[in-house]
Amino acid sequence: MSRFGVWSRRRCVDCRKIVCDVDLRNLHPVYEMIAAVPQTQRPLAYNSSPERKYIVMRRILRNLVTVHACLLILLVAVGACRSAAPLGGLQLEKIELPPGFSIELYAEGVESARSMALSPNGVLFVGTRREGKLYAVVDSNRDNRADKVWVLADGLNMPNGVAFRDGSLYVAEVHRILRYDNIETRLQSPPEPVVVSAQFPSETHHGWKYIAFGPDGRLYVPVGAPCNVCEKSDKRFATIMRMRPDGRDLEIFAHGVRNTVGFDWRKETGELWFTNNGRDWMGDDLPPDTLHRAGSGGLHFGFPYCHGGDIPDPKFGAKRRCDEFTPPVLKLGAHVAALGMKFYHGEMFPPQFKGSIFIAEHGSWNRTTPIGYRITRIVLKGDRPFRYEVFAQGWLQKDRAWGRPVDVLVMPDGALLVSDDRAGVIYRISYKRY
Ligand SMILES: [Ca+2]
Repeated sequence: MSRFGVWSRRRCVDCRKIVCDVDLRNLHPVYEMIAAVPQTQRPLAYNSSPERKYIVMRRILRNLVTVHACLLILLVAVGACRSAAPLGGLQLEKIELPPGFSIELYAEGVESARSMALSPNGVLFVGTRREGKLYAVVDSNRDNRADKVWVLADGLNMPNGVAFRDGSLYVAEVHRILRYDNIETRLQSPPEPVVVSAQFPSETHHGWKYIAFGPDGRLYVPVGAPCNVCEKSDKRFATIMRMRPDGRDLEIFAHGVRNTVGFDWRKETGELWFTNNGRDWMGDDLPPDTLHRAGSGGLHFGFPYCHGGDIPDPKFGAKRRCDEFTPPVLKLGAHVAALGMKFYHGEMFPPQFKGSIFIAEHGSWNRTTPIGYRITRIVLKGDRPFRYEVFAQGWLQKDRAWGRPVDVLVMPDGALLVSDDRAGVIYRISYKRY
């Protein structure tokens, strides 16, 4: 077999994975194969014997078949890499909630709304990913409907994460943390940000960040794996890091975390709980997204060696055993894309909701039948999850989705805000006893 034949077959097996690993932005393996085919024709010019012609023609046919097969896989992969097709317009009447709950629009015109943070004075700050914008949403007359959406900044590098502390807004770009001082009084003319830290990798794959201040006063900053599944010598990847508000003492808090885009601390214990997105291309139902608890620093949660606590990775699983790692406290649905999560400590919802966890499931992008596109609730018994149930759904209609929940936030009055980066809005879920 020709050298190219061996190479091309190996790459063809991988091309579906390669294409989606890079989020459809890197198609060069297939282009390389197409470009390489004419090279196999060169011997025709040098040797025209019948045997040589037969061998060369066979090579050409074989490589053409290889390329077409890869193109076919590529097309399938491109289709599979997409999230559920958009369904135009808000369809709030389609959202199903438990009895007594209702959902309303809190703010619109918040394109690509992602993570949220609330200031003590009620200004809602909202980050985005590819949009590059940073918003402030203000409900000035306190009627639970925003009156103004300010664009504080534009052209930032995936400013997904936002956190608020002592009058300052902290914003996580891919590679650095910014701080906007006294921002609440300067929404109309925001100040130039202070760079708090620029000590983070610049890889954009899983590079967008969720950030939050912990009860220890540190800012927690995850660094996702720059791949679907990989082992990196740079120990910052696939971790949750933390630092002082001024950027000092940056350290790794948790290891083996593929990509968390939401976390919160349980009031009763001060423990960090976080969602984690499982790897792709192990089938429709494996591995699960997961919910974790980090009772202390220095724990390892398994990536890239073990997924979901008991599923060895096909490539890296032989290197370390699953029982070497801290398992998840709960397996969520595979590919649901569990992002924002919050413990509910508000006063508005019925008493049985106290202490529950709400999770925004953004929705699958590489599953045959879409899943997620909903808000789920985890009921705890003691310090363990007891029940995992759907709280709000209806953004997904058959295989099309008109919205994608990203983050959840409990308001001072106990209502639950939900950001949606497909519809570009913020919802408010409230409860009224009848
Ligand atoms: Ca208002």
